[in-house]
Amino acid sequence: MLLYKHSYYISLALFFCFCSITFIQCVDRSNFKSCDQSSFCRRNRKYKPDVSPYSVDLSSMKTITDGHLQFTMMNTQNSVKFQLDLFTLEHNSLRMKINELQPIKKRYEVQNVLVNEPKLVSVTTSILDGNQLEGRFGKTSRFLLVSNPFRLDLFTNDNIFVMSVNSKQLFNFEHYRKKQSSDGETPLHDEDGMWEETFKTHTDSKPHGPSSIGIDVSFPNFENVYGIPEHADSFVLKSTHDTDPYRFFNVDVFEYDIQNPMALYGSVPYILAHNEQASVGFFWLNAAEGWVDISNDKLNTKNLLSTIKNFFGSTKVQNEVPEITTHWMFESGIFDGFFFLGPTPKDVFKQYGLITGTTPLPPIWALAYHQCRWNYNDEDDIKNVNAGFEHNMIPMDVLWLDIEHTNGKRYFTWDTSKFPDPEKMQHDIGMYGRKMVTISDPHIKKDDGYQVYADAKSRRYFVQNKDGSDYEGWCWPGSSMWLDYLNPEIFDWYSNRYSYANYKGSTSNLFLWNDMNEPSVFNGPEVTFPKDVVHFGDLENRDVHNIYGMLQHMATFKGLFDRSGGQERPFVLTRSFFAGSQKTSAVWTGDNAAEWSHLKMAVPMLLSLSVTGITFVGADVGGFFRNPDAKLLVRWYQAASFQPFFREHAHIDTARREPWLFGDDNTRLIRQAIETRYSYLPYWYTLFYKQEKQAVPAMLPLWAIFPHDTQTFKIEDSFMIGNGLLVHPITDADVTEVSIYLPGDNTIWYDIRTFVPHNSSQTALITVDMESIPVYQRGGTIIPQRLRKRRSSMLALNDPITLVVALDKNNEAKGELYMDDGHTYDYKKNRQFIYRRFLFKNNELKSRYDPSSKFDTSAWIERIIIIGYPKNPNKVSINSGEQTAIPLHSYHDQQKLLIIRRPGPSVSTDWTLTIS
Ligand code: NBV
Repeated sequence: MLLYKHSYYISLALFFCFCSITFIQCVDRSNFKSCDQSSFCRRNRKYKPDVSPYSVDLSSMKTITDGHLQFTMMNTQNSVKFQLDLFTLEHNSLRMKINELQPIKKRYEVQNVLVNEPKLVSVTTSILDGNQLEGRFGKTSRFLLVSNPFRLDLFTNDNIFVMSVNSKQLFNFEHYRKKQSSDGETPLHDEDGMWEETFKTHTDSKPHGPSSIGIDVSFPNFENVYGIPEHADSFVLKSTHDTDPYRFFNVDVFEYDIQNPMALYGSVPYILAHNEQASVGFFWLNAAEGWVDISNDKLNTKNLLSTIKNFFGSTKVQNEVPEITTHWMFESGIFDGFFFLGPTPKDVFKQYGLITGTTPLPPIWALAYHQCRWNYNDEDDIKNVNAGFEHNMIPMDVLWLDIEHTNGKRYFTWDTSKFPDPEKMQHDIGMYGRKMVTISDPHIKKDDGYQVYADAKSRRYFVQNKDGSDYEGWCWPGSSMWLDYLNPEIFDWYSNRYSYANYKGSTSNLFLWNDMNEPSVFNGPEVTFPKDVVHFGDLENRDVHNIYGMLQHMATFKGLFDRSGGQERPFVLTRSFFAGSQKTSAVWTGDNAAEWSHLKMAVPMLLSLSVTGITFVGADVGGFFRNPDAKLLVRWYQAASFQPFFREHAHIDTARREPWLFGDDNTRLIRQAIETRYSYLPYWYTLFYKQEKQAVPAMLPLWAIFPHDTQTFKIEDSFMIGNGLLVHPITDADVTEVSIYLPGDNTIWYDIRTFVPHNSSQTALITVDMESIPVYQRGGTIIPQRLRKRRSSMLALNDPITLVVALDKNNEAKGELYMDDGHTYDYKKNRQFIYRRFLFKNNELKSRYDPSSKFDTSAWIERIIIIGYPKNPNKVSINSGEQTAIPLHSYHDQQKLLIIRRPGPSVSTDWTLTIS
């Protein structure tokens, strides 16, 4: 056995080595199941009854409370009964749960995801023709529950038909059953992998037999659906007619391929659909392995029930409308679906955010630039890299340490020969206003001399085999075990490892990174846990697989929160994630490669994460595997400087790639990109504050801001940061021109560097050089910036602000600025923040704020740039309370640019600037 494990480990290591030495694309697809190799996927894909055998007994309806209706449902083929619960929720949302009425084993219902029990709103029901129950709730939401065959139709915004469940009759609920037939003697033959399944050398014992659920959810009159991360694929989801379905199964895919529906590190089983009339979403809360087929269909409206025929909003009633059908299959659990009825993109973001939570405002430095590599070797290395940033005058906020900083991959320890004084190191870096991050993986080295292991072992805290012994697998430290975070006691114990007393050498300047938490198990099936390992509560990994990584980063977050007595905002980065991970962690897209195609792919991947609530996201700058050339690296910095999480990172076998190693010219370009990021930090911070409150992601697809502009629906090479900036990163080598679609009706877009205006509703051909990061500020917005150069964000907190006012066609604009101390919870506890609203109208720019917030800052307004101002004014005056000042101004005719220098008011006061 030992020999086997060793040889597996060696061959894996050789595989890794071979790939990195030969620099070839090395994903070994055969390590991961195709749908055909996953028996429940195969069974559900094959399931196509003539008529769905499921029927709902409408006469069984019970009103549990107003807003909660309960029904019995039956599979008429085998008489198995189910309970169907409908919950009408606040903000145009509906939840439907379906579970076995009397399962022989309790089916798992996912915990740790929902923020609160969702709030119910009252529902009015009526039976329409004996076979249909109509429910009306909220202002404009409606559902129709059809009894036989079971079907649920959903309508939004004055009866626009938007979603339909089981209209393709693919609902298939495999009830738990005994392995023996009813006579107790003849074992049932193993129908298509129901009781055992083998993949490569691994056998999944399936002691509880088949338990999958399949369901179809259609989106009538929609042509584009988005979401269901994590896949390295396009933002608009593709038809899976000729491919495997998109898969949810958190795994560590070595050198992942792009443009395919294979599973990656995290899963959010949430899809959104958008058209001119509505944005809607469907979220299935399920943590098991899952697959989603997507097909672009046509819906023949003639065949529709008369009750829904006329509900396609403003579209003429045609015989045929487009339709997207999604077919969802999960291996176990229950059906627990949330339907978000929008109707605007912002409504959908909010509806999903109310259920799964939003990203809490990160410390401001986490939104700045991070420098990482596998590995910074020792304290001197860290010192030198820090000095490199100083010497080259490049701002940087965080230095990272990967696995080699530990004593033999024993997390919470240090390799003391390389890091003899980690506290001093963190303190020294802190002197520059900078932070540090260390990695902490979930595998615990099997070593009795390692206290974390010995303690956990004696407490029986590890995930177990089905025979009750501890599960053991291979990872970086060799033989390892994995903590069972599902047990609340273990969760707390683990989070306590991050206390200063337990994590020796850590200081308040140190934050955390959880990697390999799918979890990655080198010798496990599909490089992860076997499905039949057992967790707390007699749950199989089969039921909970996709939340394992999330539980680790939640516990890490709690550890950091607790160590500061709840004063400081934690920062945690995770590779594995699930729906709701946003509440405690930033996410990065894992091991990408130094390829132009990977740089390009970052945008759709980050957008898919953003729209499904995981909003603090980024991709490794430069590409993790292999070496980027200077051009690729510069372009990557430029792109990432406008993406939420901004970190350079590289594989241990790559050449060093700190920003100053590619010649002066490239150093200058990288510096410029990073400085640009820092200049926009007040804007990023404001967006993240609003995101926490309203759930609108900072990085957005164009259609989220221009929902009626059909040309935006498939765009994935440009994106918005807030509603003010449109970014089109350059993701091809040697380009001198790029085509950029500028959306909107009568909108003006100003180049942020040249201030040149462009009209909307056109594809502009833009000439670019290596300096260019095509970014446009939308006319009608006011964006706060900090233009003074600083080494780190925390040192710039009180620096003066520049307001960039970009006028629209009516010479108006508005914007906001949020500010606080940058790192504590005082903004929540004591309203220690400033939230300013700026409005430019009728030649006046006003700054107003919410008087109940209070935060003292010495920051002041040092410059106001008004872009698109029609003429040189005679006079500019600014009034703040009793004082009126006449600041200097200059006007640049050609660019129509009015610059007001040192207008002077404090950021915390109300003021009015008048131009005459
Ligand atoms: O800890 C080493 C790496 C890390 O640098 C990377 O960011 C992770 O995604 N880790 C994966 C394990 C090794 C990958 C080959």
